[in-house]
Amino acid sequence: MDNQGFLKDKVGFATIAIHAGQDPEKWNSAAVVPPIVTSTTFKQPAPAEHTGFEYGRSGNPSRNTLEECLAALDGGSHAVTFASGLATTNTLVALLNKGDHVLSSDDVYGGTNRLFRNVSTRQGIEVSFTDFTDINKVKNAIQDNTKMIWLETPTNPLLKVVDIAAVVKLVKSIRGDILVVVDNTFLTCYLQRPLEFGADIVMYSLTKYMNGHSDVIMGAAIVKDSALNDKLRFLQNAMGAVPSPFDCYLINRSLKTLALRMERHRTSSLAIAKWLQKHPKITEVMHPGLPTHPQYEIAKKQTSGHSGVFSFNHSGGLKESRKFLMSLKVFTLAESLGGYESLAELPLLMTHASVPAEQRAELGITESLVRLSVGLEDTEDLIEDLKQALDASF
Ligand code: P1T
Repeated sequence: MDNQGFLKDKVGFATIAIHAGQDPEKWNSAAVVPPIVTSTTFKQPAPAEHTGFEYGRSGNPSRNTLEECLAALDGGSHAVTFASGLATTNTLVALLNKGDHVLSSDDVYGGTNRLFRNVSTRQGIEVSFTDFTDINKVKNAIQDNTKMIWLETPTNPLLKVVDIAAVVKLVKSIRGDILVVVDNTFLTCYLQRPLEFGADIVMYSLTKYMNGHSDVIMGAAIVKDSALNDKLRFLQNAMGAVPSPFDCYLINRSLKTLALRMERHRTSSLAIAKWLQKHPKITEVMHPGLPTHPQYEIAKKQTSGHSGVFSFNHSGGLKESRKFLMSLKVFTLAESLGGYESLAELPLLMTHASVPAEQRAELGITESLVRLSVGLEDTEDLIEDLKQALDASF
């Protein structure tokens, strides 16, 4: 498919999603669909000798199946899964020592901001935030004790796009031991593969598009480096924030339709963003698939297009935002994103309520900023819903 200047879709992606790690021969039953193994412990032929699995926290066949598939999809060699996106972030921060510094992009999921500021700092980790769309700001914010760069691209909820290759080049020219982590939740490996641009770790809230059905909370970290994988495996077991085998089964199943779902999210959200841009009450649409997006050229260079999540500003205030969100009939007023169902929310009072008020004001997370997650319903029905809710609000 011609992706209109964006990267071409990765050839073979859907085949990897359906077959990587799914080999029926690895199960005694030769089951084509990988079974859910619920056993928390595994028989040992002799003390401290095992046949691949010993205890469910350190390894589980259903979890391994999912992790193998995740690693292949991102072009990594290992994937390590956790009980949520935030459990993943917390475990990644545990790679660091007291006194180390994390430099994070200023616009990140509210829960990530809260974890860094209110939990990691209490454990002796220094954290600061800067605007990663300005590479000079990143350069000036790197300290002697910086050990981890944390970035979202596109960012939540303002959809700022960060040049991954430029950040990696800068960081590695300063010190090779600084880990670059990219939270790839908004795009998935179907639309963006940060390891190909030199990132050390790709991180996901699998809760979102990777699962796509809004019925599992889970996270993952994907790496290329075996030594880094060993450290993460140790922490996965030692800290213990592991996912359940049943949830691993569900995400593994959801990956089989990831390519199809992301193609639909991509076309539908772009059509809706274009429609909103023309609406007289909409003052700004933040969607990296639009040529008006300030980092459109960077988005074209590192992604195969954009997913279903984007934000807009309208000309009203809190009253109009509330009326609009409560008038929607097809979109549901709820937090989260990436499911088959369309969602809408007000970051100021919902997903980003835990971000300090000054930081929100500085970023532009205001009373008129609405975030949408365009699902898989008919595009025409979604546009009609937005139209009637806007008509009812102004
Ligand atoms: O919810 P959890 O699986 O723990 O993932 C946290 C997380 C991490 N990174 C990004 C970019 C995210 O968007 C999230 C969760 N976000 C929402 C719940 C939300 O509505 O934005």
